[in-house]
Amino acid sequence: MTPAQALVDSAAAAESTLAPREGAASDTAPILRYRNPILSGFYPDPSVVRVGPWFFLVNSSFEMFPGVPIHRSRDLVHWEALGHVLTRDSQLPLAEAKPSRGIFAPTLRHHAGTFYMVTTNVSHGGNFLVTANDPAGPWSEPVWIPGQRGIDPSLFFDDDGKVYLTSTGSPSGIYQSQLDVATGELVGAPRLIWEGSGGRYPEGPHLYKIAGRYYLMISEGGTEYGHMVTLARASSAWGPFEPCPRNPILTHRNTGLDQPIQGVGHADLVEDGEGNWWIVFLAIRPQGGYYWHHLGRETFLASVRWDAQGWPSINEGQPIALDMQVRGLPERRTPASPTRDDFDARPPPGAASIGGLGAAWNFLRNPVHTSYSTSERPGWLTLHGTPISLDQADGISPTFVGRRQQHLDARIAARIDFDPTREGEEAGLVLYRSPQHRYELGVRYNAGAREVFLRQTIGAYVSVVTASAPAPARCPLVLQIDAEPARYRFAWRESASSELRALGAAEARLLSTEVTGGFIGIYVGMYAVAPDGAPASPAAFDWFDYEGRQ
Ligand code: 6LW
Repeated sequence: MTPAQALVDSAAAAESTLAPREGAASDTAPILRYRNPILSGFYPDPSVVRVGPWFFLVNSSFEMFPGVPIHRSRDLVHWEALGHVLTRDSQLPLAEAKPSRGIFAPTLRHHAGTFYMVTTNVSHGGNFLVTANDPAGPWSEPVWIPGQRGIDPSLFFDDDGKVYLTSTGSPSGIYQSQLDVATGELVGAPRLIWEGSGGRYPEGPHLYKIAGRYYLMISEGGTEYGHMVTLARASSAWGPFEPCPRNPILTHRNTGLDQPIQGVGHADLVEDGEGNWWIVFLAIRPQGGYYWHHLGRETFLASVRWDAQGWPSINEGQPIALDMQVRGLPERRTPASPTRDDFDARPPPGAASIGGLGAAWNFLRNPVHTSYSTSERPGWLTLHGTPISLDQADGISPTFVGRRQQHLDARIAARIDFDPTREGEEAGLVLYRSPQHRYELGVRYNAGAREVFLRQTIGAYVSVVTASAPAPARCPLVLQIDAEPARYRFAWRESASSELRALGAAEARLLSTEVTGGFIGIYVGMYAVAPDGAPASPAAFDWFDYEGRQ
């Protein structure tokens, strides 16, 4: 029996016991202390499903490749990266995806042995679903769903075998249709089932059947400081839906700016196999007097208690906190991710990988595979720059590979061996937020010599080298970025020397969502660019350190 099969059998057993248990988790359940967010950094629009003893969670990914990261956990608190759902260009055409377009909110569900992930590629084709028996993949080719427009599609598998597809639509509201998951064909036209409780942008819908009633949970207010989660229920999947008298059931929209968590919304519910219910949702951690956030929308967790009337209260009706303490599942820690990627490791056979890189690494749009190699110079990641730079907002992907900044305080460093020979050739580290909002700490050829430089690009008008220093030729250098909640400090050293030379600092606020707009968070990564005309000087990275502090 395969692990996936074992999962299926235990899931089938669990599905029949969905009745909520009144009141809090049993007093015998262990106290679970955990830190929110449960997934820090750019992990918005979470969707979760339990299959047997395992929880699986996905997030939206926009123009990043691979798409739809998937994690697993045994206690809803400690999550292990399983990889991505969309790992092939055929599943994830992103050439037309401008910044913060591409893949919007996904939903993950499991039914009769099969995992289903449904989402929207707003830059190509709209709504589609993919399936897999093993959540680690491979996932199927897309089944497109041309009949239902809108975003934030969600699936509900009813006891009678019917499958419901719920999403946003126009005019504003939540629309639903019956779906043939094999073909993507709708059974009948989408119907408006609820307009929400009056907030703008009703979105992020999920339909559940709990204790024999259909619950429809959505978000309203838009994914900013006014975000909120609302709920309604009905005796039929088609309604009419009666709103929860306590709507919104979750929001921080009326909290003061001394509340460290803001923009709470876009949620999904899950029962933990012990009769306790939990909610995952997105939120932000504003900085600088709480007026801006740069890590993006992150994934948070809270407990759900059902009252005698069958309506939920989230976190005992208390605001969500960074430090949470609830009765829950026994703690199941996951291995900490190593600080250093020395590009020696080989991805497991069959695992989707670009250039032999691990699952934490993302690319902008569909990567040019030949620009990345961990075999060309074994033990090193070699990047080949092309004329496509990070300025480019769509089309061919630049030579860039990055990972999410997940901590307000972090040390990021890399050892680079790069000898540019032409003006315009450069490579190094980058803090990337969008084509017009990034900081580059790089090595370039300038005025006949090699130099280390710091460039700040802020909006359409500012892209200046704010500092540079001559660098000795033909020796590896170490580039370092120290992230602090409100600023980044940039430095470098000759690899053989320990003397770190400061090159400058820059504000984190200028890479924040409030300045840049958009839906992603900050990526820290490596890049290379080279003008046309001659083969690019290879930029080889010996190792990359990401050491998160807080
Ligand atoms: C997501 C939708 C939303 O699909 O933003 O603001 C979209 N709300 O629910 C991208 O995160």
